[in-house]
Amino acid sequence: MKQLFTELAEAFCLEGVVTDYSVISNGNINATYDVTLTRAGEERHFVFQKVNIFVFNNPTRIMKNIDRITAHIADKLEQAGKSRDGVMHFAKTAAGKNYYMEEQGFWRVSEYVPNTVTYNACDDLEKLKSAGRAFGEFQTMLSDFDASLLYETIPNFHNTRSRIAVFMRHVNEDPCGRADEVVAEIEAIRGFRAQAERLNQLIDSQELPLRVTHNDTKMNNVLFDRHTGEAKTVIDLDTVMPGLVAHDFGDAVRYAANTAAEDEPDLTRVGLDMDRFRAFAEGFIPEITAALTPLEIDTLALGAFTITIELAVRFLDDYITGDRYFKTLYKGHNLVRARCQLKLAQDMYARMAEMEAIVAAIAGK
Ligand code: GN1
Ligand code: MG
Repeated sequence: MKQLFTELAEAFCLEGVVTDYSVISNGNINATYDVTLTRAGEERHFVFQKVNIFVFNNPTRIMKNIDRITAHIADKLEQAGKSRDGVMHFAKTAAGKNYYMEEQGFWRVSEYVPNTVTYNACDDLEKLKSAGRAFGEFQTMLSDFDASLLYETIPNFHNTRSRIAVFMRHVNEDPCGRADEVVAEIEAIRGFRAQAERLNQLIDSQELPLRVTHNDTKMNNVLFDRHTGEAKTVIDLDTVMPGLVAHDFGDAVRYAANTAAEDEPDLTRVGLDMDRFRAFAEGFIPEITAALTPLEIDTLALGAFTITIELAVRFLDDYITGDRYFKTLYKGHNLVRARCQLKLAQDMYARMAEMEAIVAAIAGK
């Protein structure tokens, strides 16, 4: 590995020698490393990432998107007199590209934002609120970004209806002979199908607008300042594309307001934590509420339920098609994830009115 990192450091014109590296295990798709370069006794950290080209089959397009998005946000931060640590900064090769291809894959390198930490699970309500503000602010900064400049990196990424249709097709094809094991889960998804496709209908009827959204708003995609505890930088820009604000709000809630981890096998521990929900909403909603239509606000809670069903479908789809998309740590991992998401979605569905009331109160309605 060290030899490869040295080759990459040279390619990205980084000064110093590679002296250390470790794996950053956050993330279910790409392979990520914290690489230390030392020059004249001084250490600097960089994030080296190998992009998963099974998932992102046109990675140069992603890097073009990222170039444009980060430049736009950097301008906004500068105008507001804020630190450039608020946006990711990618290294460039001698040829001026923000990626490098070698035999083993497609690589990119970003500067490690100093003095930051990430959280997978977090019950600190102030931090959740701060994460909400960060994703809300991210949304606001991209509100005047021209969506036609962006490639759609993964078509139909949050198209729940198409996700379910693809899943049902795979159930019928049953390529790995696993469908019989998951009859109960398939039935549960079928039962929720109409509600889960409600946002699709509102897009089709143009009642909900598409905006430029992040689309992967997991808590661990926020860097927190180690000293102040405030959210500082939103990372993982691979899926920034046109989408619904309800998906960004919903995915954050799905992950951060679960009483357990995304892959908790003990379903009695899985459910919606309303205090965490409220904390995230209190950060997110005031940042963006002025720009949203009343229906967008009304559908934020539905977004949480929808995206949770969608993830159940995606995990189960990956399980029955042979675990090729998400990284798995053990056999059946995707099935465990799917069951966990289904349990959470059931809880969200039962408590939708409660979520909606909290959202309405925060939005001042
Ligand atoms: C993937 O790799 P990571 O953790 O950023 C996935 C998300 C899922 C998430 C579930 C491109 O994100 O959509 O919500 O796993 N990213 C992609 O943990 O599919
Ligand atoms: Mg991601």
